[in-house]
Amino acid sequence: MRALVMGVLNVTPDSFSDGGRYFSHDAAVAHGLEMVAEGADIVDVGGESSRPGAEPVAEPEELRRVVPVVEALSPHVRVSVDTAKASVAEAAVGAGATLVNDISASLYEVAAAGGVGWVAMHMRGTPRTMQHDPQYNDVVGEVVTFLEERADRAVAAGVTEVWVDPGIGFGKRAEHSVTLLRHLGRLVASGHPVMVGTSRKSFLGRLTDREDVPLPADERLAGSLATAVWAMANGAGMVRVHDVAPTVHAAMIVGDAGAAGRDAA
Ligand code: HH2
Repeated sequence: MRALVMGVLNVTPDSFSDGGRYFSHDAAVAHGLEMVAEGADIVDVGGESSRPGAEPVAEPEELRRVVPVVEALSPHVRVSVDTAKASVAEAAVGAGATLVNDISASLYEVAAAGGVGWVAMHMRGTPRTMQHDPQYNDVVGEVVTFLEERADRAVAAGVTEVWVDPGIGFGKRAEHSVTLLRHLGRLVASGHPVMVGTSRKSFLGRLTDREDVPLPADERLAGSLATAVWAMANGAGMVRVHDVAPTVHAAMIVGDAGAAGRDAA
């Protein structure tokens, strides 16, 4: 069985790699359906950018961006809502979302009340400040401990589908993100299904810079695929990506390779 592929749908003017491209309702729904045709298992609808330095979006505006798109897509595909606001998560669940993708790792009660799944992501600080010199003594240990504690709270509250996500690039320097990927097995060992989002992120641009100029976001496909494959091969059950078609192919290859290995054993 292959890992699940979550396609990113940013209904925002300012997301770091696709801001403004799917800001109108029609463009957003069309892109969501395009990702479904490409094999996305879940479409993740978000109305507030969480890129470093992003300004918060007011609740009425986030609702206006997200809810109609969730409503239009949920008859066609499983939809998650990418939000840190309880009210937006609740409204999206009412409109058909069955997974709350929560970068604040705090909305498990909304998921419990709605009878839907929940993704707890690790972040240090807020998007506005998170890249101001993040420090860890043991980044892997701190992230795993935090996520296990949040997952336990969610299970106790009655959420039956709990994913944990190390939050690549959220209050992390490039070396922190790489260390988390290298030791993903420690998060997988927590027993909760693991989701990973590396797609087009800036650490990929830094690792592949040319003369100290980071590779731009639209040239990070190879890095996105390499890290998605790494994550899946090391036990991630879901990857969150912008480039759905190539990632689905990669997931099929990784899944098949695993199955072939098992058959041969
Ligand atoms: N990354 C982003 C947003 N949401 N959710 C989870 N669970 N994991 C992630 O790694 C993650 C996430 C950032 O990517 P993107 O949505 O493309 O950008 P922006 O926040 O600028 O809209």
